[in-house]
Amino acid sequence: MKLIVIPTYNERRNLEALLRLIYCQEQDFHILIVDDNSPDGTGELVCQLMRNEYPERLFLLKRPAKMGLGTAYIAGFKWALERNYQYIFEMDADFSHHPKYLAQFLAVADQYDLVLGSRYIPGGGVSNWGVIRRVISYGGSLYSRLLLGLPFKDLTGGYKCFRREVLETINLDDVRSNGYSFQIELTYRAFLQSFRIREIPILFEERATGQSKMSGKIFLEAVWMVFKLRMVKKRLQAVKSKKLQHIRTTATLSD
Ligand SMILES: Nc1nc2c(ncn2[C@@H]2O[C@H](COP(=O)(O)OP(=O)(O)O)[C@@H](O)[C@H]2O)c(=O)[nH]1
Ligand SMILES: [Mg+2]
Repeated sequence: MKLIVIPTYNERRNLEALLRLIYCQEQDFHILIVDDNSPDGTGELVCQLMRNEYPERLFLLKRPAKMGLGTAYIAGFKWALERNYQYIFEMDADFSHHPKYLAQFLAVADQYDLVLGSRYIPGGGVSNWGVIRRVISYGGSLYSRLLLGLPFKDLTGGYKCFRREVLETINLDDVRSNGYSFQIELTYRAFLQSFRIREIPILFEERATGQSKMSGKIFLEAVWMVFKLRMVKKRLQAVKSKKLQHIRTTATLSD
């Protein structure tokens, strides 16, 4: 089973068309919307669609107020892990992540544990972004790549497909980032656990309607968090070896 987690804040004008496009893909997807009580009534729209059109395929996790992208995804991932989903996707609600790429994610998902939609490898790109956004996004990936020693070109993107084992292994309660560094942190944690990670090219298109929630605060959080992740690398690796040790001990005991 495949689940797409979509965090939303004021996405009423984008969401319905996006859902229709996902549901007309060849593969069968379930969708979980994590809505932070959007004032524009995104949550009410989802309830309506669940009732009238997509029962059993569309789900809603309601949170009381805007609490950030990272915690929205963590809540969505926990919801997914309580159920039987094998592949868990991240996707934005604003059409920047086009559903036409879902099939391409799945085409490699059986050989990799984490597939990243990448704007910065051949075949990928960004359209309709001003110079400042481009510099922030590309610079953010470069900064993280160099500081954390990650061999991937796009670390800030949020179009991803996780195999459930990755999310089961990462300690979700230990994830500290909430804004864009959330994407970097998750990939970094998966990398430190030696999961197989692959980038596939996507064309990222700027949202047609609604507003970006990107802010200076989120940008600074990312700069600081990457630095902090670099500092705690040894601790994160120690968590890994402890986990492996535990797995080995349990295996030996049950032999
Ligand atoms: N639930 C929830 N969703 C959020 C929050 N902030 C952003 N989002 C959603 O996360 C996705 C990406 O945000 P967006 O503002 O488009 O970021 P950008 O594409 O980098 O400008 C969109 O679907 C937003 O509606 C938040 O605090 N809570
Ligand atoms: Mg966006």
